[in-house]
Amino acid sequence: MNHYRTLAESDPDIYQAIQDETRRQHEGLELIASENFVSEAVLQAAGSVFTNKYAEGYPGRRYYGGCEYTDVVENIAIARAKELFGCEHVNVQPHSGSQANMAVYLSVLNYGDTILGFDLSHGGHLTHGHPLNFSGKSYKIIPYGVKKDDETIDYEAMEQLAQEHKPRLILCGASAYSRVIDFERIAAIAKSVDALLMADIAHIAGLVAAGIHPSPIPHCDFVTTTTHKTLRGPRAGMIMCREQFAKDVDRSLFPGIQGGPLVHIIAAKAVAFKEALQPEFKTYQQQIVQNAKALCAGLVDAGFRIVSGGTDNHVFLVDVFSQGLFGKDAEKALDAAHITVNKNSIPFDTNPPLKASGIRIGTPAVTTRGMGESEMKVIAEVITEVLSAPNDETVRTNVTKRVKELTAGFPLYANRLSKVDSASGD
Ligand code: DSN
Repeated sequence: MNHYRTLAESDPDIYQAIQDETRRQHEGLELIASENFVSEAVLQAAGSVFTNKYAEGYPGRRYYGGCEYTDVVENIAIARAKELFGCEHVNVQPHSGSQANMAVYLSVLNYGDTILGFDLSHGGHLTHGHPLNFSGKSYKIIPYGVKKDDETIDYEAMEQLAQEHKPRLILCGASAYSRVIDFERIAAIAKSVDALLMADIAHIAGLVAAGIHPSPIPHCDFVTTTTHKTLRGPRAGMIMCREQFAKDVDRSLFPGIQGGPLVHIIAAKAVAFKEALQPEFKTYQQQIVQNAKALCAGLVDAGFRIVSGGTDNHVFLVDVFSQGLFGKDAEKALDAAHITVNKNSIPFDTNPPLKASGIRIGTPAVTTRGMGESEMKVIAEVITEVLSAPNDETVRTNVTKRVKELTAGFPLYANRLSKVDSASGD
């Protein structure tokens, strides 16, 4: 085996799949609310030789030798995360948001304890208590949701449920909720029943870091996040908590549920945090929200019903079933025209999740490409065209062409497309 051959030489199949994916990302409109495009610097760190390193333990207390540079990387990541979010303690080792959440639960809960969590079908997350997830299997889950009339979180009902069930932990945070979350109010509810409070800010972490969404840090015992959504880092997780819980959280993650940390990914997190500390990151986050509002307005003008009537953040849900379409079919039709969204249940959905009445749309990725409100108008138009005639091949072909023209003006990873491949595609 020649260790120094390029990927193209040593594994043409995988090389080609990566080229194809790079081109797909470049040529398509990425509107999945939980996706983003990391910088070249983040990609380089994620693809670095730190992938070779075992480093079980924490800086200065490792179970392996040779960790001097790993410690440099992890300490920098920790310092930058603290500066970014103003938290007392941070653990940058979770491989994912699920593992971050699991580590918090294991650090303070006993199996069977009661959790008050945001219902997945109203915008919550699998790990907040879905019956098929470890969270739903290990704990007694009391779900709270949104009000039927305005589809915003029902804080009064949440308070009543808290009084009635006296949960050990209250969870807030969402994966499909377009309004500001009132962390202060939820903290008052938690305090009134002596519950611990955890916010999972995976979706809005970038907005929080930039000061555009109120921070949960002053109000919560634990704050977890992924690092790859609005925060625009590598695919991974992170836990922040009050100092008093630091030791238990760290122990619960390692050796509790994880072994060796992914040092290359921690390096990439550190790079992303540095980017997020720059002034232009705030401008970027502001633009994400302006773009979401503009795209949402364009779809409202075209006659679509938006869950809760609009958005305050990076995401919104379109009730496509009110126009006779399942979310599943809307997703498929848009995909065929190189517009990527995901089907999503809407609150009080009458359709099963695999069909769903809605689609979820988010603007972090298109905003990273430099698109602004005028491009959002075009995107609203092309989505409307496709969804008005989801099976029409001519519409699909025309929209695909328009999407290619639009994305060509906002190049993405052009340096990573091989010359032959770029020449054939443009
Ligand atoms: N799957 C993520 C999302 O799309 O929101 C949440 O984990």
